[in-house]
Amino acid sequence: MLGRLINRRSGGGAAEAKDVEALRAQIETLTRDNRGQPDLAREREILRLRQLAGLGLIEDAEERRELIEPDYGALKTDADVPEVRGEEVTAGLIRAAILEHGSVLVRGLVDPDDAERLAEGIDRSFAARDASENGGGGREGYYEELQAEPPNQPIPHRGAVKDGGGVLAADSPRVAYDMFEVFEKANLREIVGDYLNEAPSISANKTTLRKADPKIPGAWHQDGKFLGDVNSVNLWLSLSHCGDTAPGLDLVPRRIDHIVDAGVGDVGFSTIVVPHEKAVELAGEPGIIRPIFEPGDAMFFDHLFLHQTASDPDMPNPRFAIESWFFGPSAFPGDYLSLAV
Ligand SMILES: O=C(O)CCC(=O)C(=O)O
Ligand SMILES: [Fe+2]
Repeated sequence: MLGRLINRRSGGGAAEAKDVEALRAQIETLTRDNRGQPDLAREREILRLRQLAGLGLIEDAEERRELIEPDYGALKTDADVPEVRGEEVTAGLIRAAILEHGSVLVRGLVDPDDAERLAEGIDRSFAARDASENGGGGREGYYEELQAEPPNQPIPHRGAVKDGGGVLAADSPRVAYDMFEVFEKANLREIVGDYLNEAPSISANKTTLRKADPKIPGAWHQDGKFLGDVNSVNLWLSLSHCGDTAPGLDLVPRRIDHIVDAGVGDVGFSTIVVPHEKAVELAGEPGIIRPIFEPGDAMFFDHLFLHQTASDPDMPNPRFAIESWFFGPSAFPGDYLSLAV
């Protein structure tokens, strides 16, 4: 993997030197200024700097890191889906929960007011994308497709993201800014950095603002099927009440340590989707779990976890969430664009 990354990254002639520490200092200064006086041009620039720092992190990465050792002692529950409070979360606990149960549910990781503000931003981003597709002006800064900084390649396949009920966070500089602020408040750079054992980045291709429509059915999958062999942890952050009156997440509450054979088709989406009967079989005794989430509740899981959007056309409301995949730069998905956290 590393050789492939080095080849890919070194060929393009970087536009700017990528001194990660200097870029981070610039990001911090601009972010401090922005807190007092929010400004769209500054938020766009912060996102651009995150992209440069993301490139720098990959360029600087050496051999693949080992993930943190699990802290089984911190896991004081044997529930099928362990639940902890936001203030209890540590990297070792997340690792223990993932190895024992596949995931961990964190109540109140994020302040509900922050979660609800992010949900409003997502609604605006969807409206702005619709407006821009219909030739009208959107709300400025809520939908602007990310410009790739060389040697990054432009992001392909936005159609699939839209069809799946999403907008890429990196295509909304306003919401992306707010999202990174909320991550900072929840201390995620440190927690996820400890988990991955290196400074984390998220992928612009994969981190998605979601507005799930109850009429669009879920599909069982493991994200590793298309991410490959990576060092990952996903933060799935609920931004509205869901699981009963709005689509939540269906979970197979156990550790699966390999990619499950989907057993159907040989091309396209059918190679990714795991049949429902297979998910039921793998869930075993506890069965499939559909938790109820409040705004600010979250799940951590990795690319081997089997899950689907839990939707039912009878649910009256849409659901807002952010799916944010963090990766260790030493084992980053091959052709994805990295944004430093
Ligand atoms: O938000 C959803 O319903 C899907 C989330 C998902 O598949 C993920 O976070 O990997
Ligand atoms: Fe997923």
